[in-house]
Amino acid sequence: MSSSKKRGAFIVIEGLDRSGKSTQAATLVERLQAKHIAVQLQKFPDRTTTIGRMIDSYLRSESDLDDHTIHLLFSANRWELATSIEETLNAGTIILCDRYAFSGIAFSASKGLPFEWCRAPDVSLPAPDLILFLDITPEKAKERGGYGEERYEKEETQRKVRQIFGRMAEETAAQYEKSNHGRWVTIDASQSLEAVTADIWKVVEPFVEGLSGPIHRLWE
Ligand code: FDM
Ligand code: MG
Repeated sequence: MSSSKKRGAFIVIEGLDRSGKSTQAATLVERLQAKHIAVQLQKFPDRTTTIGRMIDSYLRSESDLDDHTIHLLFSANRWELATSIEETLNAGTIILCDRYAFSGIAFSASKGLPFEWCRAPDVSLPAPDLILFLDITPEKAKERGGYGEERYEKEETQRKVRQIFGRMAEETAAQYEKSNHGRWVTIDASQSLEAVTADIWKVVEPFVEGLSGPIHRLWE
């Protein structure tokens, strides 16, 4: 292996429920694979781990947990996969992540937990190189066949969550100005599927060749 070998880009997709994240993530993975570009899809919460199963049970309202406790479990679910994410990136594989720490803050802060308290446990996680925020109003999202049965899948919650995402968009943009890494791009997710796919590709394309710099740490 030559020392100039590039690492994979860490790309996160965020957005409200029904914004099209999972569909767009799957489409992007297919497109990259068709070009023989190594990519791995990671979903948070990862419901397959022991912690993930606790989260799953909470989301399906089969168990109740204090707001702080569930927040820390979501964060722990990211930390338990952090090393493997870094190894994958360093091996030259792109990681496409369906939700990450930004969802963590948005959903917990929407319940009234302090923003900074919510952010703290995720500080120092592997930082995404690119965040794609699929923006849609809760009204539009609801038109897409309605929300499901899980906790948080309610219009009022989604409205609060979107406000907090808006705050993070501004803060992340300001940070990007200073540090030149961790770019946040807001995509209009109310467009047609094809238009959203095209917008995403325009932003992602420069990242597919890989990156030479180190993996950054979130909010450091
Ligand atoms: N969610 C997701 C959180 O509350 N905190 C987090 O850290 C993460 C990653 O879990 F309502 C919420 C967001 C959503 C729910 O996510 C399950 P999916 O993407 O709908 O499975
Ligand atoms: Mg959901």
